[in-house]
Amino acid sequence: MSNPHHPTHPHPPSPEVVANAHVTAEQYETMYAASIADPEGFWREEGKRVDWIKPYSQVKDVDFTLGNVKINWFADGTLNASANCIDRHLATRGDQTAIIWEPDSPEDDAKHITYTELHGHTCRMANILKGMGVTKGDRVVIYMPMIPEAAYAMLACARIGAIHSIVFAGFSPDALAARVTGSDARVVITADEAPRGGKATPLKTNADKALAKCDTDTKMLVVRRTGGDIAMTEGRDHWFHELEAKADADCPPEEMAAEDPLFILYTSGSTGQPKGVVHSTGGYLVYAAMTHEVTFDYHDGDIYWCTADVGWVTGHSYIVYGPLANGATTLMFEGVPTYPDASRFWQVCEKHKVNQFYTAPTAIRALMGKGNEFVSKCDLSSLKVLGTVGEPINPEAWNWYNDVVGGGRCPIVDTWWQTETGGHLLTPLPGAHATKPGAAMKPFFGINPVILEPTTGEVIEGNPAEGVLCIADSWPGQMRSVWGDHERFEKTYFSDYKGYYFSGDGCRRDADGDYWITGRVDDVINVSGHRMGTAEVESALVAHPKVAEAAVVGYPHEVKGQGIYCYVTLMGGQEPSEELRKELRQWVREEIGPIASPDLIQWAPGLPKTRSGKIMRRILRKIAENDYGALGDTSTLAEPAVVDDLIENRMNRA
Ligand code: 6R9
Repeated sequence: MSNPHHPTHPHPPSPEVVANAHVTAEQYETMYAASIADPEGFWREEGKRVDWIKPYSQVKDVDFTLGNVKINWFADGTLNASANCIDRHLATRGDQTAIIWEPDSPEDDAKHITYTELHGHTCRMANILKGMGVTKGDRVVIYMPMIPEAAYAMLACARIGAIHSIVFAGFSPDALAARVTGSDARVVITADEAPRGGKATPLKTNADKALAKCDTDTKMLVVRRTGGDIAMTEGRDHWFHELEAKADADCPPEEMAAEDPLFILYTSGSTGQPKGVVHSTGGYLVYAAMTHEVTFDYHDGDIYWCTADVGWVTGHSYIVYGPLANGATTLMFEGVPTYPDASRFWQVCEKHKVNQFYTAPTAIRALMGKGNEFVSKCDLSSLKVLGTVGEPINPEAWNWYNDVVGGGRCPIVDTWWQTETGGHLLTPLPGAHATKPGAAMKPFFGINPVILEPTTGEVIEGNPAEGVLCIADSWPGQMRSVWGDHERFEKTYFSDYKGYYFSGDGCRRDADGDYWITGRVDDVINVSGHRMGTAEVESALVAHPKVAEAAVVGYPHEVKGQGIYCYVTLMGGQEPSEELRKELRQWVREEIGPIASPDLIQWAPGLPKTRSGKIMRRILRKIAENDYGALGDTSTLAEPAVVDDLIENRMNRA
């Protein structure tokens, strides 16, 4: 029996929630069993959620064998994602709000964009892109604030068959340049400035710096957001509002094959520079639409809000594609949770009568620390379902979210998924499962999770089980390749554990068979829900003229989940100083972006290495965690004295 006072005891949904739910416990069991027993049959039906120009006859054509990895869904069908997100709703809900836009400052007016208006805006943007020479299959980079034009830009690309690649507005000119070059983009769509939390990021100026580093033939389309002073390059840069006034408001959607790429999204891995995750048109859209409806128990007329940025996969699947494919009203928020104060999220929920609210544990923890009165002064009675994503949520934050924000009425869906997976893979469903604080609970339909013993790769059967999380078979939303490097795709996800998709996460299945994510098992760290490869930060650091060597690890951080801990060895003759720490921090911000800003920098006279010269990260992680009593086997160290120095001068003594 579970103790009801224990912080992780299960929370069953109320009878009212169950009565209105799309999926109940019995339905989940039946549908899940069917989806695993006969994936072809299951997805043949579910594929009909979207409108096809030419219906598919093939459903699934998949091989996870290393050297021969192929993933095809609905391959002979054709469709257009933009038509599915807009045109097919026009007859029935043309006057319904598609997008509610809430600006950074509560003093400014919100906008309500209907499906009919969304059609006009998207078509005009699509025609402008065509006029700038973009054709089917071309790449377009989007570097934008959270404004409706970002959604128009995505849908405009989809409409003409261009592949969009969104770069989060917090990334630096260097990071932007790498992505423009990596995809040989025809156009960068940006804005003058991006206001967030009362401060403006100079996007256009950043984009100018980025293009100066690219030898691609790339034009720029600039949306006016703040009216801030910017420079325009004659012949290369165009104002969106000027072209929009002349653009045709109709643009027929291009007929795309199901497997044509819809977008590329760069994400961090354990080695090397970020890779371009490629998603398909047909399978991705089916999966985003289905998970959006089922996981959030979305019903017609509901107001749905996901607080992510369109620069991350969560914004792609659960602000734009999933909700709009379902004809939902989706809220786009330009600001941050704590501006002008810690009540902002809850005021927006009250103002727009939000029914489903989806955010990240880091935001929940930050707001929890500000006190309950910021929540309790708002009317949150419209809320029905709460969601969390991006990193493991600690039971304390889960319970606060449940009790203080949800008033104990709203099921919490803790959705585990990745840029690579396109949509939710593990999550409870609001009307079907008793949730447990901190557990991602159950596989979504069609998902066959397996837990493997990390070293032998053997499947651990039965409960409880703990090991690395793999997925045994494909699902329609799965990434198809790494842009320009299919071999890297195979190597990253299919080589460690043969025949399986390897997630990079550790996982535990409890005695009841429910799943708990334990965090990354590779050199990826999760800072405020943002994925960061430690190798990326290291290569930024060693690019500094005073740095000889660097090793970067994660350590537990109360608000961010993980913080960035850097061990830095200086070039001979360089003296450590507080100024140099500041300089390095600033350097990394410029090389990658503010999200990669080091939290702690420790001067390391040397790094612990094996005799073959491999850095022993396990030891560095332990020291950063302030857990240096349990360093494990250090017998292979080349110079044991290095470790004593690192322990003595450790930065995290919490
Ligand atoms: C959607 C997204 C993916 C990594 C993933 C895992 C972590 C995401 C989680 C979670 C525990 C959850 N993660 N959701 N960990 N519980 N509900 O975040 O994609 O940016 O690619 O990050 O985030 O470690 O592997 P992405």
